[in-house]
Amino acid sequence: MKKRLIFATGNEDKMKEIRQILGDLDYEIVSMKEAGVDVDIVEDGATFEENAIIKAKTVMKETGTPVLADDSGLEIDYLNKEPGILSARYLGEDTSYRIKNQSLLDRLCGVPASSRTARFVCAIAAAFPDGRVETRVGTIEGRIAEEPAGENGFGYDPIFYLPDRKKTTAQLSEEEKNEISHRGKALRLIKEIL
Ligand code: ITT
Repeated sequence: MKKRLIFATGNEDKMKEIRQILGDLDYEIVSMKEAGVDVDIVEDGATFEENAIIKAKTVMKETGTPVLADDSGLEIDYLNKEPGILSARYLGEDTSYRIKNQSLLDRLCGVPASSRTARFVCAIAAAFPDGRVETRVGTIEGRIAEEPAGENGFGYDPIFYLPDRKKTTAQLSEEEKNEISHRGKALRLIKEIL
């Protein structure tokens, strides 16, 4: 029987990508919901890595099984790396991404392409019952588009433009995004220690 590993996220879109990328692991990957875990996680770290560790450790302590967690977000250089670790909370958790994305586009109105640099960052933490904690980080560099494009992905994908591919990450297939994304990179690195 496969060993069980809980992925400490409540974000279904992340979970879909995670299942694809970790599908070939020797573990059964279950979401918090599937594991019946309902804990309050206070994300008060100062960095993506700290927040990923907080999520993974909280759920590991609750369940006693190995846990992975993802903390990720969008850093826009022109906005001093906003929304950064507050990406999910930008303009409020319940605000639609159509509105969040338009707000960021408005704040970059008139800013030339060369100054619209941005990156997605993903920190993955692994917490084990013996107390061991590991983190790995992946990034993908791009630019903030002039207008939203694409229907795939989630969150800020419609405004994250990859000049090499002339597409936003919302215009990539799931497979293409996972091959090059911050999350794909970080998860493939953490796979090496599992
Ligand atoms: P969990 O904490 O339960 O995992 P969350 O959505 O609150 O879910 P984060 O605190 O890590 O997760 O916030 C990450 C936010 O960054 C996410 O909600 C998106 O808005 C954005 N983000 C992260 N990865 C992204 C991606 O691949 N494409 C688009 N937006 C992304």
